[in-house]
Amino acid sequence: MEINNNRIQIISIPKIEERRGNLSVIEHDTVPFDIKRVYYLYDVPSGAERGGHAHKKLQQFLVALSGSFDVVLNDGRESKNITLNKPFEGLLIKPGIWRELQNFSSGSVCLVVASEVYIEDDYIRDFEEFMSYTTHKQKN
Ligand code: T46
Repeated sequence: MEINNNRIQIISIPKIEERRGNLSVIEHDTVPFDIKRVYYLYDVPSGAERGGHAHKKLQQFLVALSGSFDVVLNDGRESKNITLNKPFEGLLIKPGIWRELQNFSSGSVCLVVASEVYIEDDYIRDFEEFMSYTTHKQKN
């Protein structure tokens, strides 16, 4: 799966550097959607995994605010591993991509900026179901 193929993309977050420290801001034009929800994963125990699903409509932008973690992405054809470890860079994930988050470093924080409110019906949590969903989509 090609990075920057519009379905997954690394996006830089503007950084204001000062001697007092850095400030980064995610605004309406940083991500290609209206921001409807923000949540974050933290206190993730060593060896724990998050994700393990795809979304039908939801777009998300993931940022490692602190520490690092891996995001394993699968578009139904190929998979790709992306390590996030910079608070001034995020990963945009469009719908129809299976994602698994793993290898969280101690104290890491994953910020997620989302295009929709939480809707459980938007999730595909079964990998076989995802494969038939994505195969059907790719044919049509
Ligand atoms: C994703 C990865 C990166 C809510 O009530 N509201 C919410 O906004 C969210 C995100 C979750 N929840 C509830 C639903 C479950 O009972 O919190 C519980 C844990 O959710 P989940 O198992 O989906 O958490 P993760 O970390 O596996 O996945 C989350 C997002 O759900 C998902 O969209 O891409 O973070």
